[in-house]
Amino acid sequence: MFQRILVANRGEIALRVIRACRELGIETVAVCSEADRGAAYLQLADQVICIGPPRASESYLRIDRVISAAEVGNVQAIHPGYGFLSENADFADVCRSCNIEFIGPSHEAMALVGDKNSARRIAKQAGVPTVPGSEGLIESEAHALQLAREIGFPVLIKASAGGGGRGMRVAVNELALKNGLQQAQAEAEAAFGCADIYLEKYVEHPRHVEVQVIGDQHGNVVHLWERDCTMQRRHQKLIEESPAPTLTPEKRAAVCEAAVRLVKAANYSNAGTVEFIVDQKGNFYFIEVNARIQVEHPVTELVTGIDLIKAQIRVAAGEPLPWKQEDIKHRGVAMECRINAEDPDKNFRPTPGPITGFYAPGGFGVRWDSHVYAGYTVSPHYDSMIGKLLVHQPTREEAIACMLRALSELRIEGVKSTVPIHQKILAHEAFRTSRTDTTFIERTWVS
Ligand code: MV4
Repeated sequence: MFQRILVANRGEIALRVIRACRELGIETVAVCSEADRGAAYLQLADQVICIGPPRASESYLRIDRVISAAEVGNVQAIHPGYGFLSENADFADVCRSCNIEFIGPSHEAMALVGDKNSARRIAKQAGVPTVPGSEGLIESEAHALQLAREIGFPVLIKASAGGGGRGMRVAVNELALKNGLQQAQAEAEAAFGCADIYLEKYVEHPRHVEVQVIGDQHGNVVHLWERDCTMQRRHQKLIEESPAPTLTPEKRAAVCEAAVRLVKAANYSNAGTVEFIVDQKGNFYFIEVNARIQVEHPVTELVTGIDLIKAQIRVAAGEPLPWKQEDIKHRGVAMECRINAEDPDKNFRPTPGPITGFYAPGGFGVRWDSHVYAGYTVSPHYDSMIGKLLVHQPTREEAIACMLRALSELRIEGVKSTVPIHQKILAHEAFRTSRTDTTFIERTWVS
């Protein structure tokens, strides 16, 4: 097992990893930018190394500086958290060349699934349902028009290097497709340095279901059931829950098994998430793989009782998975509300600044994962998420009641937060009956 790990991230996920390491008896080296220097969670690390100015591009995203910190800190492994360098295959490769274990998939597996067109090809080979669309990349306008006529409009143009909703464009007819192709290619080239695009039928009013998987370095892979992340706004998730409330037991088993087949086919190890969209009839289609631990991983931890960060560290150290698939039980209902320093009344504008007053909820079935406290200043340089409020209860109805109770206890003074929008969503009939889709927020609250 590792003696020392570098935590190449900040905020709540850095704290989450430091906590897991402490329980495993592993020392931690935290990195921070100049903006994060005073943050209290850094005191829980054994060593702190400042790696640059506030801007992420000059600190948390700098491979050279993170690797230097790892060398200075004399660590055997790096946990990348989510965002920043977590899905950067080059970084994973540099770690390997430096003899530092990257706690995540191999750079080869990461590159395979990180390219959406290649992930789609692997899914098809593994017998995982994909959305009807192009076999591979779009070669020409004529090729795209031909395909669109076959599958029918509307179609979605997707960038192979995109993901998380970036580089997508809907085309409702041939004219829109002709124009969209050029624009999508130019945008993909500018954003990702890769103009590759592919085509899918546009699935309207879908729900978003994702399957948590973990693999070891000996070829074993298990799923840890699914999460429903339909409640999003502009590709930012607001609420996640497990189990997915609209899946039949048959579909649920099928989607989880499909996810395992896919990651096995990609020779993927460590934690990952396989994303699907589910149409109004309950058909599911693979869309992409997230090759990292995700923000919402604690939802799965609550329903399975498995510490995913510890599991990630253990498999990265070469240990075999300690479970067979049938050992992974799912109990009750878990739900997470992401609490952001944003003003829901002002188009979710970020509200950085000092938190002047703070009170965290607690009690039966409540988990609060956060690095903030009274006196903490929310930096304008990073993501506006300040904490994750989770509940675990026997039923969905009880989970909603518990979440509303916990939200009413949560006090954040000095900055506006997304607490009020969560209260509105949880009280909404459509959410309570799970009759929502990924467009619910935008349709229901024009902001
Ligand atoms: C789609 C889709 C409809 N049809 N693909 C958005 C994020 C990226 N992971 C893929 N996304 C979508 N792909 C087809 N063929 C609709 C979305 C989508 C979406 C998916 C999941 C959760 C929220 C979403 C919000 C808007 C669009």
